[in-house]
Amino acid sequence: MLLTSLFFVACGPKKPQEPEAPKVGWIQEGESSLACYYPPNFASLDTLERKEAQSTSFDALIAQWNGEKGSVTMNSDVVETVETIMLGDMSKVEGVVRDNLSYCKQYAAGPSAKATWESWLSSLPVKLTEGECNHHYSVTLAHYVEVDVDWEPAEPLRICGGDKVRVRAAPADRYQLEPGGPWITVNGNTEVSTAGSETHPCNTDGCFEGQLVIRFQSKDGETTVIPVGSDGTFSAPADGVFTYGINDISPENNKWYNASGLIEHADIRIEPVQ
Ligand SMILES: [Ca+2]
Repeated sequence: MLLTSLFFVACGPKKPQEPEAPKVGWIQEGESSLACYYPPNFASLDTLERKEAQSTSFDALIAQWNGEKGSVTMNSDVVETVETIMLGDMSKVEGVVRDNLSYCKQYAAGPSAKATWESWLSSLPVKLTEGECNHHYSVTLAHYVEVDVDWEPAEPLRICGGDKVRVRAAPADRYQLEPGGPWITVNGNTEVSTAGSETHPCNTDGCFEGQLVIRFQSKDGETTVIPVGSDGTFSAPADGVFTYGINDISPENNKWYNASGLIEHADIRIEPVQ
């Protein structure tokens, strides 16, 4: 029988080679009961079509991993994590859906490939977010300003490039930068600019002696000091950390105003701005 078929094929009329139409959508491979999702060639689509195709592919992936397309069900925690990451940047769907197709086809050819497919999926959260900042500034910090220490908090606050924070501090509480000096507030001594100073931490326009300032340190080691006073905003130019402090070269001799035992002490709030 086999020989006959071969003979027949060998002697059959030669068909011209037609290019096969590209496979797109849910396709069942061979005798497998499992359908695999074939994405379109994303690069050939215009912007709008491409976005739609990403969205359709995304739905297909989630449906398959959640067991809605036959025999496969993936770990729901992993699926949820990957889902969230892709929703944050839908262009990531393109690579995921292509790789998923190859694992799906391997599985369709032999169910023993399930473990490989699963382990690929589990590896995605790390792979898909590699090099990205995942420590956005998201909490509101409420504290007191300490005027006699260098930078606070001791454990610097983490922030991602592009994150914006608003810093507000009580404007009326008074302190001195040295014994006998003038009583000033978090707005600093507005009569003494420190723009261009080589000793003060804050030395750009808008910096005043004794003012409340933010110190930002990028992950590449660049330090920037930004004047904030009683109300200011700060946008992180890169991923990094920040602290706050007083624009003074000698914090150790600074002192809050003591009104008959009642010590003034400014509170500070640092909150994310959407
Ligand atoms: Ca001082």
